[in-house]
Amino acid sequence: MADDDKPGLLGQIKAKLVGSKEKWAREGRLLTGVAAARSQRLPPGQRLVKDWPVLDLGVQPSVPADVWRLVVDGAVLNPLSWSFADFLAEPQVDDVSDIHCVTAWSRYDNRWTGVSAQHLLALVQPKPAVRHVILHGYDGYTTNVTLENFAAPDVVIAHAWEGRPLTREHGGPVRLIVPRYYFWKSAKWLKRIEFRADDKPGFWEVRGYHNQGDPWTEERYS
Ligand SMILES: Nc1nc2c(c(=O)[nH]1)N[C@H]1C(S)=C(S)[C@@H](COP(=O)(O)O)O[C@H]1N2
Ligand SMILES: [Mo]
Repeated sequence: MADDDKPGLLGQIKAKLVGSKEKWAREGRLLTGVAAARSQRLPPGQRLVKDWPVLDLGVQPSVPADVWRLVVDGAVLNPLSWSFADFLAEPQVDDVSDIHCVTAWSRYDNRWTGVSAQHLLALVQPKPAVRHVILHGYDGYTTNVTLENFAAPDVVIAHAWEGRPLTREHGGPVRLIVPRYYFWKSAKWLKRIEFRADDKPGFWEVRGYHNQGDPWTEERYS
């Protein structure tokens, strides 16, 4: 649909939403200026919530599990394309981690089930020049992480939360979870994982968000 080209109602809402977040980034909103030790569980400027807020670009793509595919490509020896059944046939892990959103909410103890990034790396084998990983969503969203951060043991390509299938609003059927960084790095409705030698800042990274996004040093904005 051309809701990005013509200023339809949805386009206007999206522009307003994106514009206000860009303004926050310019003004450095929510910054406390105090870095915290990693041993402090709640990062600076964050408040704990018990619910789970939904954040998106105003679009929640409908991707039924039987049409979902994940393409993993770029500078790898063994590119792959998985159906949902292929994905479930890979070794599954459970990992419990905390969520830290740049809009200042954190949520503790989320149990994710899926395929570990480390297992994926062993399968596709990035070429020696690879330094960056770009995540692409079915909504057109993109975000970037370094290969080193993608390779952390708690990074999961997840299809379930607390033992239940991921709902559409939270990125189902499959999303990425990168617990160590702000939640905007955790791409929902995951469509493609691209391995590259050079970096490619994503949707929020080109709109004033920090390129890395470490909550403990408040890498909120660039
Ligand atoms: N594909 C896609 N992934 C995305 C986003 C998005 O708009 N599209 N928003 C990001 C942001 S800013 C956050 S905070 C989290 C929100 O995830 P949640 O809605 O499950 O809380 O998803 C991230 N991943
Ligand atoms: Mo976010």
